[in-house]
Amino acid sequence: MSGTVVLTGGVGGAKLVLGLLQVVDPVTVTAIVNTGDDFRHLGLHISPDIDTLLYTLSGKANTAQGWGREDESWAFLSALRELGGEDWFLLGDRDMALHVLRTAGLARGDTLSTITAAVARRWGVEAKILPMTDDPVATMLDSDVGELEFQRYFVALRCAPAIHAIRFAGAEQASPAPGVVDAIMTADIVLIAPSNPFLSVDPLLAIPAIHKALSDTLAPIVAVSPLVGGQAVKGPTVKLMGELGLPVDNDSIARHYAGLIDGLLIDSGDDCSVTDIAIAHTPTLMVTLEDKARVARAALALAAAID
Ligand code: FO1
Repeated sequence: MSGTVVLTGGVGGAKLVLGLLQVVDPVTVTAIVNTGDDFRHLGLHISPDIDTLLYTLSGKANTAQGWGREDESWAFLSALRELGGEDWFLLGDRDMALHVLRTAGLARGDTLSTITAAVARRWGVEAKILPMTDDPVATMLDSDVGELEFQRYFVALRCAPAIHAIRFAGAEQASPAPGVVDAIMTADIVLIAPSNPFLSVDPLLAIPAIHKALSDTLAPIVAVSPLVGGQAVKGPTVKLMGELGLPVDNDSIARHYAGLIDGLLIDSGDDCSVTDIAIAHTPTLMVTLEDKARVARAALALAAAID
């Protein structure tokens, strides 16, 4: 197998993958997706970043909201509220079908990989969507209000607590999901999506066999910076970098991926003074489909120039 591999979290990464599908043959694309955000809620197994990839690539995503499905209804949630159930994590009626199907599959002994592949096939997604692992990995945040699970921090507390440290419980023992190492080792190009490096990409890098494959592969590795005009498009990247004592600039992003990446694609208005990797510029804000295709093309061109 050869093709393009993308290491990705949720919304920002899904945009890059969607752009990639406009410029290369979709069957040659493999998205390896963060599962550190996964958790059990109301007895259901939720895989937020896998959900975002599935919805985005099948044309079902609620792009305004940034997560969940378009044309959603909320009868389940309002009935749950009436009963005094936990309503801090919003589960739409249509979205619920995916969580119920996944939870039932896991209970039968299926894996997250096979369940994800079956849904992707059903929805006509030609790119491969691979969870980083079928084993449990949980992103845990050491904060000024104590240790927090990712979704408590992100959704319930709206990223308000200050973060001192991040760990990925279970990552050391986790095996990559089937196909992950092979995809990286046989790839022509590996891209790191403009997802949060600390929360969404680091969980993948914390799995030793994934880290080793990225170190061993002959494919050029290019990251797309999550900073646009020195700011993050969405989410807690800038706040988190400040709390971790890092300057909010592309030098910090390049240093974070030091030893792993060969190139960094940054926004046209930004700069990067790290000299031991290749740097290219393009407007990296991805609003329209054409924006997404442009960023994908620029990342592929940078990788091709390195090769
Ligand atoms: N994000 C929110 O900000 N609020 C929610 O209530 C919420 C519910 C939700 C349900 C299913 C799902 O797949 C994702 C959901 N997300 C929600 C998104 C998710 O918490 C994060 O965006 C990701 O974990 C970060 O990539």
